[in-house]
Amino acid sequence: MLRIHHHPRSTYSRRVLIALAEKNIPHALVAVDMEKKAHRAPDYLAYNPYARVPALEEDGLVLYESTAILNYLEATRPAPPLVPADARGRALVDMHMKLADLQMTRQAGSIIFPKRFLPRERWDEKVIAQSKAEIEKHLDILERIYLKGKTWLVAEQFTLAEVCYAPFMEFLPLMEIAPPPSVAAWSARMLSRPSALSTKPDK
Ligand SMILES: N[C@@H](CCC(=O)N[C@@H](CS)C(=O)NCC(=O)O)C(=O)O
Repeated sequence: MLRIHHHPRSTYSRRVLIALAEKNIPHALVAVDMEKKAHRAPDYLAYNPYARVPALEEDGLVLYESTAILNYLEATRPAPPLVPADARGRALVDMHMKLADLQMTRQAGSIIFPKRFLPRERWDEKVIAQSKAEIEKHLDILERIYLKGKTWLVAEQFTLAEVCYAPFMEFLPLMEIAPPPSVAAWSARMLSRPSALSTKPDK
């Protein structure tokens, strides 16, 4: 049985939950009690020595890093597909998955984490402002080059690229980022899918 170690409020875990829902893959969820620092306990470090969720476990295989998990699910359960069939489309999806992490989610973490989990006096306003500016610049590139007049980033198909972005787009209001129009419509489109609605964190 496929087991996913996760936390219900974890954005990176939600990527995996969205893919599981899109593909209707049977699985068992194992909640890691991060409030009690269970992710730093030896039991969990045996799965992921970097002390992060999500982690996947199947028949002796242990995988962490959400994008590696998404690629594994796609390779082992190709239907319905979350990548285009051709090499060019697949390469573009890989590019967008990488850019999501480099240009958006790393920066988003330095805004979302303090705002969700730390008291205001512990927020670093300078880091928050810098991260916000970097995300705005990235969303402007998505707007101008990839999304204007388009439904999805690649091949007019909902792909793993959207799966990587969706949990983070949920927090644009918290980050006080007003996305440009095509990005806003794209974000609303992915967040209204059943896979996003059924995995939405309660806070
Ligand atoms: N690059 C990792 C990031 C995972 C990650 O940062 N997860 C957060 C929760 S959303 C976490 O476990 N943080 C715990 C920590 O860093 O101590 C991935 O894509 O899976």
